[in-house]
Amino acid sequence: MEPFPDLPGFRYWPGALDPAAQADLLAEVQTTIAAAPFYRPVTPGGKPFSVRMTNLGRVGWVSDRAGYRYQPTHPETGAPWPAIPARLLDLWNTLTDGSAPPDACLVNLYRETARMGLHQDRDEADLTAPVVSVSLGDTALFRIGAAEGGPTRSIRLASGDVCALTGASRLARHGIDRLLVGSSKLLGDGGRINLTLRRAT
Ligand code: MD6
Ligand code: FE
Repeated sequence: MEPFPDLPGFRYWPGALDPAAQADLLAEVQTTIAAAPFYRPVTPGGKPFSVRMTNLGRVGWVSDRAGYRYQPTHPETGAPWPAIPARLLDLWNTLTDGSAPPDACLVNLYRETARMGLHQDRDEADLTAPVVSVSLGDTALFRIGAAEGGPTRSIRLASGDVCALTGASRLARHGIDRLLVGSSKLLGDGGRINLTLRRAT
């Protein structure tokens, strides 16, 4: 569904994954990223992110002193990123009506005080392909506003919620203000994992 008339193309499916599907997805992601450990990137200005990151797929999104880009290998291990699990490709197919498959999945890990500043996803080659986001663990306060600027609104992304930036909202500005710490028991150590599926190349 498109909850906000002023953000056409922002799609939101609360509870898209039931608790069993959340647990299965989390277990598969945790197994898969054992070969691609979370690391803490820095901004091009050299400031560490509060979010830890890793990737799945043919390419992964990275940030360092050289800038933002997609690259085929983990910046610390040098190994190719693990493949995107089939259940995530299936979810993409279902929700995007068969849009060309994603080749990148950014995995963000938030512990208590982590946040993500307002940004646009614009490092992808085709800025008409959707970005699909899956939330697991603690609820996050997600902020979103139009690409052109103006007011923003806050919505709660809970475990199992899926949202997507498509069409006129593909370049919407968005970020994570904070977590509602302790709102989910899905991650044993607490916190939140967000998976964003993109068509990067
Ligand atoms: C997050 N999400 O939920 C950060 N990007 O942790 C994003 O940056 C995002 O939710 C593109 C599309 C949907 C998103
Ligand atoms: Fe984003």
